[in-house]
Amino acid sequence: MLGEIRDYQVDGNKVCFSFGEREAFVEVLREDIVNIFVPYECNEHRSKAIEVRPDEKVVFEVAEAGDAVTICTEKLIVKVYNDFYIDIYKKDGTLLCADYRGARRMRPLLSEKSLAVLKAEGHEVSAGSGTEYKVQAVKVMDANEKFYGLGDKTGFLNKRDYEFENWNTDNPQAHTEDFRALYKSIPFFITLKDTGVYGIFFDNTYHSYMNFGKECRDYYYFGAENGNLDYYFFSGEKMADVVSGYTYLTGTTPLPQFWTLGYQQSRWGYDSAAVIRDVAKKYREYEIPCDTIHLDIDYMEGYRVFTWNEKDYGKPGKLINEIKDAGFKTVCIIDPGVKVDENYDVYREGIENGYFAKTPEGDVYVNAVWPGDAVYPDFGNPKVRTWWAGKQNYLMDMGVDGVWNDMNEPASFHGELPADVVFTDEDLQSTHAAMHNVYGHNMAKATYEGIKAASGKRPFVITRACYAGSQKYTTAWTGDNQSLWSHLQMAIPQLCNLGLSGMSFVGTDIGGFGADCTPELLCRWIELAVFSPLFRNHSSNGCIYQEPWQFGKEVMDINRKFIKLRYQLLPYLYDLFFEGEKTGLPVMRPLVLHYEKDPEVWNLNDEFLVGENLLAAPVVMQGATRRMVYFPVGTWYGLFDKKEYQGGRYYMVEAPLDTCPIFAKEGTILPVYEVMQYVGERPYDVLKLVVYPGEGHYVHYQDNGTDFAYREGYYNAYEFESRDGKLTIGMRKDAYGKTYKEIETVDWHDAKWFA
Ligand code: MIG
Repeated sequence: MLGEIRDYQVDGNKVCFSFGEREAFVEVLREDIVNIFVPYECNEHRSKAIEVRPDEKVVFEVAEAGDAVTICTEKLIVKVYNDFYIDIYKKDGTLLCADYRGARRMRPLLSEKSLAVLKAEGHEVSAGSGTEYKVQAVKVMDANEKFYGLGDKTGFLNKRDYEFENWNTDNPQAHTEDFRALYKSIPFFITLKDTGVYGIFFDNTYHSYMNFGKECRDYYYFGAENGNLDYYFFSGEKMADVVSGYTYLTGTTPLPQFWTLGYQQSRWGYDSAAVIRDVAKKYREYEIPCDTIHLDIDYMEGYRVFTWNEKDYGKPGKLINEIKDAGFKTVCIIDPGVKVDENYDVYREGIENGYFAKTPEGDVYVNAVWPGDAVYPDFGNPKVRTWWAGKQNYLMDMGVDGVWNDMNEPASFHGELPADVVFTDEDLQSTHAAMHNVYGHNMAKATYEGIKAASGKRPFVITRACYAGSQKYTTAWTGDNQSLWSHLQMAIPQLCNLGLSGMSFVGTDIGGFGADCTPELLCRWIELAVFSPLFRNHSSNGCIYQEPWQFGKEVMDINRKFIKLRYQLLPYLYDLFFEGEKTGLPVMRPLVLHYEKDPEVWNLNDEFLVGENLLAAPVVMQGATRRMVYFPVGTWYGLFDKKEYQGGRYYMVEAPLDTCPIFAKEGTILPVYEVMQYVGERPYDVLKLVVYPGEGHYVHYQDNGTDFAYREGYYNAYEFESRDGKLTIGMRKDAYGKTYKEIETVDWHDAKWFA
């Protein structure tokens, strides 16, 4: 409790409140974004997510009204009361978000008897009744308030009635909806209620907790073990505005290299050059398009990062160049743990320069990962990041095209790193407790900078762990899922929520990582994953092989069919990234993002949108060959069945094993390319446009697909309009230097465009 407001002052965009013992701040960052800040730990934000804090003067008025101080912007009214209670209203007076005034209602304590019974059966329990966090905010929750976002959390789209923790965690069990934490910490959520929509980003890197009504139906809360109470409030007319507001602060997903949108193959346990060659050969032989092969930890010398196992993989660079000739790009895995080995240069350099995390006593902290005893680069130190960035040259010089960062929660085989292990936070000494959740973020950032400097291209980084804002540097996959139908089902809400949390370039391991994939599951997974930006089949050592050809001809044909569809749709996905870098909107979207007024989509977990124009309703139930599909308002057209569907209702749609129900919205102008075995096999000279009925407008981008020239304006922007089946083609921008030889229109009934 901060007590009474003694005084307040306006300083630029900040309103500083004095509560005697302590100061607290409301800062207006934009007319629809405010920051609430109580500096319990330090006076600076020290945000890892927000690197450029907007500082343009925003117009707002401060006044005293009754027992509140009101801050009025063009769009919001923020009322600040004693004890720093805050209520936020829309400009029209509608209450959006109010602090809860009562005490939290903890669960009743467990009786001695219950405790004893539970302990006798081996359960780990304490009498505990919930925790009041050192830093926390409790907000009034409406009866039908829904919650979205929160990064990679398990379960369904709407997070209401569940509780979560933000503490990057590598848990090898099958991920289920009662997990509180996974690999990523993105403490950003969006709440949707009858009166409006808003988002909150709790920018605190310590172990944090969020409870969306599980403790009590009258409020939700977020809290953390330490740090500052530092959160951002985003309002908007629609949910999309909230996502854009969040990415305005934390950054948008940048345009990737074109080939990174192609199909990728990986497996832990491809343990020699011969195996990799064989995989590459089979893709070309079976004419299944594929752009990228991943090398998992097997390629390293004794799991030493930035080394190459010559015995099994031949001379460095040889294999990579060989498969490059066949059009394959190579991505190599890099873990953070550095093997303790006096004869290993990466270890020695790190030790000589003090680049590894230390114990409070000042010794280098040792735990264990794949290479055995290992030490942890202190990525919060800018010097360590520069060093690590330079290390990427080792891979780049060999011809590697992208880097995959794993185990960066950080994972450790000998128990979790103690909270007091000494890490660096930029210019300050810090702790594991504070830096844990940004360890993966900082590692990916260093990797990004290194690849960028070495190649001048848009870096392709894949990470398992990350924090809010990591989208600026890296793509992400959802870690060790399993070949389970429930994990196929979870892929939709999980990827959609990652997208709402700023991470647009994401995907799951197609076919599932752990457990044994089945022929049917692999088919259904590829059908869903066609639209997930990161399009990679990956599996664990020891599990059944799950490359497209492993289950016979039918399964291979279905895989090929959908991988080819992906290659045809590449321009559509690329356009979405081009737009997304400006708007912050993701590629894969839950329907609620665009149809939030429609109650039918609030909990719709088995359909999603790709951009605004395509609706995908994959089959995610074992054995099903038809399914119910809900269509939001408007008229929709089946890509395959060529049927017309009216919005606002459900249809039963046929979906035999080789079909995924996909629909285009009226007015869609869908850009497609011819299928190639890999990006760059031939130039993309012809653009086809599949034109659907209705009035449409579409902007298509074309550029070199590799470097940053587009940021200087070197790209083409074509503008297409369609009306009554007639298409007009314009060019808004013509600066790439090349144009298509041909732009062909295709009637939507025509099956020909689809391979
Ligand atoms: O402890 O590198 O999530 O994708 O194949 C396992 C081996 C370590 C975990 C990753 C997975 C990868 C595996 N890694």
